[in-house]
Amino acid sequence: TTGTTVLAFDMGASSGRALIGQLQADANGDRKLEVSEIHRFPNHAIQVGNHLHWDILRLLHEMKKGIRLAFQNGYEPSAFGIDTWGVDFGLLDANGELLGNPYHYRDSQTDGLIEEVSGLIGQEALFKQSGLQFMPFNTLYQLYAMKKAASPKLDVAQTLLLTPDLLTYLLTGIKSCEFTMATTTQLFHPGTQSWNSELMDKLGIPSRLFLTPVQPGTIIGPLSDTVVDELGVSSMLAVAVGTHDTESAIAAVPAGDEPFAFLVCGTWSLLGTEMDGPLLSDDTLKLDFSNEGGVGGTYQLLKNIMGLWLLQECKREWDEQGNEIGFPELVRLAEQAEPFRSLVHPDDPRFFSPGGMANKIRAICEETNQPVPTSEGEIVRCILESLALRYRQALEQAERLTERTYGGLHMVGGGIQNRLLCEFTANAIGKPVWAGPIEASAIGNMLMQLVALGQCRDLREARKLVAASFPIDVYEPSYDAAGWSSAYGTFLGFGRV
Ligand code: LFR
Repeated sequence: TTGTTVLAFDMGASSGRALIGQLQADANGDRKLEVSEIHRFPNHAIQVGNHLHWDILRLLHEMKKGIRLAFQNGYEPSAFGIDTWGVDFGLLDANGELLGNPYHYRDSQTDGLIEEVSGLIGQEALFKQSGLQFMPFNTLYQLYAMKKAASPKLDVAQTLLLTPDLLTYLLTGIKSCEFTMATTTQLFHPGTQSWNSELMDKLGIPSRLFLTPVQPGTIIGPLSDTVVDELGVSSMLAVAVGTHDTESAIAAVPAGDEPFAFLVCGTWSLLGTEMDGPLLSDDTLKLDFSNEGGVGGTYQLLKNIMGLWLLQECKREWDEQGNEIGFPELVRLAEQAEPFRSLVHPDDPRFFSPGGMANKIRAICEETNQPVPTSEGEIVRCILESLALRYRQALEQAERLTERTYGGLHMVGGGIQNRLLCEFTANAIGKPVWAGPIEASAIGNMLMQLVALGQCRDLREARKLVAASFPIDVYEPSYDAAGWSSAYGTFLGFGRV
């Protein structure tokens, strides 16, 4: 039996993907989601003068190619959805044209602005009206940076579209704003569930730019006629999915009805737990967790951790030096390196900006009187052990905040292909890790399309579909408990929450 077909675009900081999802039912009526990747393309940050940008038109080009390929391969998707990283945006002028190249969230324009804005508004006040961890890249600081730079773009802009909404607009001509992305801006008020125009006024950010958010699962509208003509395909409906990739990934965690802890593992690592609403307690502020809007009326209490970015950057540097080593080989070298030789706190702010990663790691090891890692294997081992210990710290913090304990950790996303990281994590937390699915963001994206199309009732039913469709790998804690717990002691000594 042939069922519904949907197309998901999942845009990550290092690559983008187009995947087809097909909902199939067997003779007993048991349903499964089958996923196949039809297009994958790199995504590069591009430095132009003083600013770091995304190449948004290249992404649009690759997405069009993805649509064409879908039809050429004989699929007839009824809908498509787009999810991307958080916080970034484009501005449109009164004619609906894009004003300039969107900034990359790692652009240095926001350096020092957390402190400046906290000085103006008050850290606690800012937290209570946004619920977010203080991350330098939040949309709020980006817009404040433009304001401070007297950017003429801000004056002429009519509409702000967050990246997934912008890409949807470029394919449909329809402007929209999806809720989960809106909650990454630090300008959306979790109490009033609306844009915080009072805060915008105080900071000189024009509130006219913001559209009223719609919930994930809302149908936006068809591909524009020009795109349909250009590509020679039949039309399909754009759906506002959980357009923030992290939220789509969490939607695809194959959890049941019990509270659960998750780790979305990609360029970033997002560790937390699903809630019915935001937890705006003093401890949430103290431990610097985020409350991000999720799909199906959920809120996700989570910690943003620097993640595999550390490894990606080292690899990029080594590649550029002509020392090309694939990820599997790097992981193998790490496996052979000496355990617990040196550790860093992955959220040291120095790691945030691109470049010089291996040297930053070495400098921090030296500062903290540890052996300085020299070989690739030593550096990768340091990164992976440090991440696993960071996960333990964040998991314990999440347990403290929610006064719950979790029996294990669901890991999803591309990072779980790194089996050593999954093993280390199970060992560090002393609990099982349930790893899968890998393509969680794309799958979660598809799930909300199925909800929009009436093929799936809700998030609960969607998660059952994931559990029925994709295998998971179980990692039991297995190795050197004493070593891990003493390493954790060292790690906590770094004194960073
Ligand atoms: C992960 C992610 C995180 C967000 C970061 C920057 O891909 O979306 O949730 O904090 O990227 O936008």
